[in-house]
Amino acid sequence: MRQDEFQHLKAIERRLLWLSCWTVHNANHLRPKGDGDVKVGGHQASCASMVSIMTVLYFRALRPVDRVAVKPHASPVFHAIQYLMGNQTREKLANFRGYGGAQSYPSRTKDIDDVDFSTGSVGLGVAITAFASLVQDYLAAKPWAEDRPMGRMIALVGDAELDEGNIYECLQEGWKHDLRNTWWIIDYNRQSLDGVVREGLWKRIEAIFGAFGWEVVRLKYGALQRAAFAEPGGARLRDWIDNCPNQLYSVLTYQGGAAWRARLMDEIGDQGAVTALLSRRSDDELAALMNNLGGQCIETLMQAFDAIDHDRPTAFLAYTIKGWGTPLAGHKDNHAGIMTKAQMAEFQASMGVAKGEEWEPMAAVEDPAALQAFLDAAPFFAAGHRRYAAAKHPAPGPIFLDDAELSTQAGFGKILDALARSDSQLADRIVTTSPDVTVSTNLGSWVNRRGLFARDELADTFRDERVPSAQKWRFSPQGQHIELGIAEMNLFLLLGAAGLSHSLFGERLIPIGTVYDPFVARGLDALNYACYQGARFLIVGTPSGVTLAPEGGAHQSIGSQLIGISQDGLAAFEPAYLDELSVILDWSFDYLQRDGEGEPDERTWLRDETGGSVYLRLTTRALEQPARRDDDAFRQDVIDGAYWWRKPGPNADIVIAYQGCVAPEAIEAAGRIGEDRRDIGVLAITSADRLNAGWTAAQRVRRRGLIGATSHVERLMAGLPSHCMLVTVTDGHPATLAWLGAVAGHRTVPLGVEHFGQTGTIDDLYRHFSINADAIVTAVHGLAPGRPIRNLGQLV
Ligand SMILES: Cc1ncc(C[n+]2csc(CCOP(=O)(O)OP(=O)(O)O)c2C)c(N)n1
Ligand SMILES: [Mg+2]
Repeated sequence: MRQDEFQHLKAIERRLLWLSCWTVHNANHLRPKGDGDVKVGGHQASCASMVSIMTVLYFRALRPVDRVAVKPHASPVFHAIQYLMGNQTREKLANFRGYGGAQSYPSRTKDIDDVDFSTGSVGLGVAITAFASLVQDYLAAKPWAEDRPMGRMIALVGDAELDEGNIYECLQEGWKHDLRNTWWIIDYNRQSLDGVVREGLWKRIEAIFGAFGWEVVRLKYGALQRAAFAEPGGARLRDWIDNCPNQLYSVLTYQGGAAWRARLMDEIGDQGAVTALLSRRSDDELAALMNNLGGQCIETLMQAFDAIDHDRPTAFLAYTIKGWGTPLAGHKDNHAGIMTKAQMAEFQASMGVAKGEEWEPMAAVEDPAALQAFLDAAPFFAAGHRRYAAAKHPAPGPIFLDDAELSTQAGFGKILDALARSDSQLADRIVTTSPDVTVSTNLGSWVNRRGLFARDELADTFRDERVPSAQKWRFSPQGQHIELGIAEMNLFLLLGAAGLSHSLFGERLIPIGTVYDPFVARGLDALNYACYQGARFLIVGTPSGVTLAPEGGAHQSIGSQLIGISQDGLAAFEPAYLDELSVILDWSFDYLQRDGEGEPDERTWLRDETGGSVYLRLTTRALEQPARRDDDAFRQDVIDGAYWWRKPGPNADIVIAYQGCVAPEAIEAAGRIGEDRRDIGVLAITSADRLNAGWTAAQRVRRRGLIGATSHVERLMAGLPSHCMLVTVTDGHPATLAWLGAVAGHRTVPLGVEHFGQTGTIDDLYRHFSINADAIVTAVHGLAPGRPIRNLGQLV
């Protein structure tokens, strides 16, 4: 170990400790009520336990190809590192947690300082590193991807964060895919938010990681401790440390040197070697010794990272002290704790930072020029900002199908099959994935043609043994389908990682995932996480709704349309017919790749230039298809979210608006009502999400003075007389379409599903939930003005 490098790292560690604590302190006292010791959320303690690890990582171990997910509450340390490197501004740091300031939790989309993975919802940042590594392997196996050195995907993990189940789902999936180049560095400070973690957790952690083929490196003792253990009496000290309960270690850490001495003398003092070992040290030195755990020791960390000479997944169990180096150290309540003004002043003095120099990058540094030269030479930062761009691959144009009767799910499978047969550039960039529902979501023919991905060839034994099967499951590096186990969190984490491929690795992928629609909810936080990071993917939720009749209530989605509406970064569609689906898929391939900064589109008021991910809600219900429509106006309307299936006349009393596979019910009802009413309209909605988003956006711009702004749905509704009644119907929650009545002030009856489904036929269930033609006609009969409707059918 070079002494000057060690000294520089020590100096950086000190700088990071100061700057991160100051950032948090400063943010705290920025608050309106903050003239006293008001606490608005601390994380000084969580930062302190990470400074040594992050110092050695960022200023020695990392290379520009490496990517790091920093645990959420170590955000100030990350920002401080980037500030030292000139990649973060003083203004943003001083405005940490403030509007437009550095983010409380590292954010790829909001922070300016080259965040690799956003974090915040604990557990997700950890697992995405494994999926990013899988994506890296996928790219490395493809002839079209540029040959680039393999990076390490690294997560800085809180020990309580390890309680999140998605981490274990990911471990199992990683094992199946021969995970490599992944490091998880566990900040084993033995504290969570509420208290101290259970005794002996480390044994379980080591056993679990070991079971999945990970190398586990335990960093328990720092160099000072190891040296003390070698002294006479040292073995007793070591035994005492090993047997000391976490709570007691924390208490003594908090109390400091004198308390350590009293306790140790009491328990292992021997008037001999141990007593002498303790007496040779002042109280401060004794506290430093007891605080010198592996994860707080630069030397130990340097050796540990240097020693890894393989690409096997590795977990470092780094023993640390929450609040290390601060007066908060060890206290069980320190998670949101923050140093008082008095403590901070004392801390500032002890760090040697002069008043007024708090933001000085080189404050209290002995040889600033030498340290600056060291920072300038840090390998990780040599490549500058590592946000890559990748060329777009043109969408090939809608692939239309000729089937007279088919479901949207089957249509989706056929379109993908057609893409698989094509030689389009885009098809080569598609990577599909599914959590054990590949075949039942109609991805089978795509997979048969394009194969499954694995780093090593794996034969299809059924095929080799000539046992007939519709599925050809050959795994190879060329394969384009990544088969996942059932865990839906993994699906969305993989879509998140693959959907960032252009930005992380400079290679564009078009990730497509399929999942049973109700189980979108099972991966919801990971879906939100992927969208929050700006990942680009297509998720197909199929089959959906009570239309999946005989499967029963456990498999029938009710609220997923509302997820589609409310999820930022995700455009949700629910086509009823194949021609709509073809147009939407083609548009999606382009939309996924957009990254413009443009203003909202003045036709729809949607921010389409920025692009995003897409969610398709499909069904297994086969519908008789209308004559194909593919003129420009139709295409535009389908993408904008709705078109008139039957345009209402000027005196329309009734409009039926539907979304999805209840189209035949809406159309039949319109026909029956039309026998007694004139001018009835049928509005075909392909995307309640986009209609709604355009409507609210147009209102916003009007409030800002652009009074002429009109959205697509407002134009559609504009001609309707005010007495016109709206009946909305969908196989999903009625709130999906109920808001349509507010667009131009029309009385609305929203039909949909609000309660768990049943087993039965589609007819049974549509009748049960009142979303069949009879229910629509009845709604009109009871409420709309005019004469009675004769053809009511069977009332429910
Ligand atoms: C999914 C989720 N649940 C809860 C939280 C709130 N939370 C933030 S940090 C934390 C405890 C973290 O403890 P640990 O992982 O040990 O990190 P430390 O603070 O000790 O460094 C909790 C519960 C969160 N951010 N995300
Ligand atoms: Mg902890």
